[in-house]
Amino acid sequence: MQIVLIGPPGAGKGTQSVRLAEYLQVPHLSTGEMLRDACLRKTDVGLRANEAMQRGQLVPDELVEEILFERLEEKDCQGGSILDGFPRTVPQAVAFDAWLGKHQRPLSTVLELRVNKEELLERLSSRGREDDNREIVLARLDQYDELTHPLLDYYGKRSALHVIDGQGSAEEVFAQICSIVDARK
Ligand code: B4P
Repeated sequence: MQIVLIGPPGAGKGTQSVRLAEYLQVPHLSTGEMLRDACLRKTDVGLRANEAMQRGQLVPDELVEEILFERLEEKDCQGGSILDGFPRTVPQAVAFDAWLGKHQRPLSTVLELRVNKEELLERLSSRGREDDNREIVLARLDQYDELTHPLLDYYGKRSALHVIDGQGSAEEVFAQICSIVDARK
């Protein structure tokens, strides 16, 4: 199954994607992790992505598409994967649709994790990743509202979108996700 998780920073995309990947036995692909790894290894993509990430901004679409599509073509992703943090803009979603069409892979479902802003700020303040300081988190939330939120309309129009209440415990949230995924198997 090809599943996409959308949600603001701190909504639990990473937390839930890991569980879901294990449940469905498919790879978990986090573009955030791939980019952080590229930054650490100082690859060409990492050097170009680093500055945007430090400012809480999205990395240019073509850079993310380059690393993700390359990864999706690997053998272990043939049976599907859980996409955590991609697409994050409408142009990324359009490029992803083209990629799916070209590779004849259907998109199974898109899950939106909804959590209110106070809770997001609280969660991220206690995580302590480099880009989790308050100023950068606020910039990331603005980027979500401006660039990622329009995706909900994009997928909502074709009835691919399911809203998950992300405010309960990780177990409660996962139970909601499983009920949607199981119904589509
Ligand atoms: P990501 O790595 O995707 O970071 P994120 O949005 O903060 O999500 P994350 O998965 O880490 O948080 P989660 O909700 O799981 O992106 C980082 C950066 O990479 C972006 O800012 C951007 O610059 C760049 N990037 C990535 N993808 C891109 C793309 N497609 N295009 C352009 N740029 C891109 O967890 C947060 C915390 O909440 C954790 O501590 C967790 O333990 C806690 N938590 C989770 N669920 C909980 C629950 N139910 N209750 C309580 N706490 C919970």
